[in-house]
Amino acid sequence: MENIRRVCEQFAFCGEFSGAEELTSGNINSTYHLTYEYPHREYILQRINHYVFKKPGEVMENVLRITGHLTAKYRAAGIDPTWRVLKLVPLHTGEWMYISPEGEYWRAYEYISGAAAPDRADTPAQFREAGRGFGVFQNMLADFPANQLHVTIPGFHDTCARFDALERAAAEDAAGRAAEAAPELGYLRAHREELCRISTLLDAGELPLRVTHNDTKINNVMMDTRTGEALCVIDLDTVMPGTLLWDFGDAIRFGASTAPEDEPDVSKIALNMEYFAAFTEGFLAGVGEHIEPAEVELLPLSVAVMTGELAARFLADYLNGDTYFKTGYPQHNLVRTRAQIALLKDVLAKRDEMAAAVRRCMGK
Ligand code: GN1
Ligand code: MG
Repeated sequence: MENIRRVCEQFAFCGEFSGAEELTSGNINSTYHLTYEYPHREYILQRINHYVFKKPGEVMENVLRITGHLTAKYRAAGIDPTWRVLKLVPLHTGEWMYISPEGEYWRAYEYISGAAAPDRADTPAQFREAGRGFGVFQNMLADFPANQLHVTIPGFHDTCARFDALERAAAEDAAGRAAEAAPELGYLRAHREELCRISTLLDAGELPLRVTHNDTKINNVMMDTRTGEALCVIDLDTVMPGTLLWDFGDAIRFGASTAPEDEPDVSKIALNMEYFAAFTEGFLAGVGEHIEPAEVELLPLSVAVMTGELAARFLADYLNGDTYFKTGYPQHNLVRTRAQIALLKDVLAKRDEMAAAVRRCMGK
């Protein structure tokens, strides 16, 4: 905590430091909720994981560009951007990121009060609203030139590259875990080709390149605690050029699963079709006219792609000895892999049902 206090002194916060509480839902960065008094203020302080984000300065440039664009668009539409767009807090020097003597990278945001980012949707209606929030985010960035953004993690959702990395991890077997994970590895290998389809189409220029969020778990959208409205999309570190299918597929993967992404009892894991339909309806309403037929067609496949890709990422990390994702116990990444594979099986079985639900939403 002493360290946190010293870091806080660098930022132009209002009032007196009163406390810091670590928020543990993220798998990558370290996040603290800060409270200040006289006057009462709340902030979010984050240490950027620079093993994952090799160039934190470029992450910050992206965040500034995206938040600047969104703020300007809300203002132009006559809507107050407060609480709708993340707002960075500068250092006393006017810069946006503090590099500590230990080489840690820190940044801070104003806390969005009166809102919460749920870990799961309690009702289909709440998930529909989250979908609308992510759809609006897409919509508002549709005129942002994607090539102006830094690629903060190269090949982040390049599914083929993720499968190649998994093969390297299996061949190297750095942690001596490959034999134990042979069934999971075999299953993923058997589905490689169909899971790579979206990446291949994007590379071939057959899908529009857009600005995408790339990490659309429901806990990355802040929802008004009083009205339930999706206010603000957070966690902009992976905003990069990509396909809207990644945002759609990842949101369903996480939010329409009947169990958490690290559920050890795989019999509890399935795709909830009511949630799927609700999110799809909200997302399509939020995106509006920007979506193209080729994208609509691939919405069901995108759920399988994002689920299988994350299974491959969790498994590669398990084989590498847990160097990337934060883990709570030694088998955590294997449990996550198994959970994603269980979900993938159900998603593949429900492809026709998903396609029918998409058609119904498009007809509305
Ligand atoms: C990571 O940090 P967090 O929890 O928002 C990961 C995502 C994964 C997710 C799985 C930069 O996101 O890609 O889908 O864990 N982010 C990064 O929970 O790798
Ligand atoms: Mg994240």
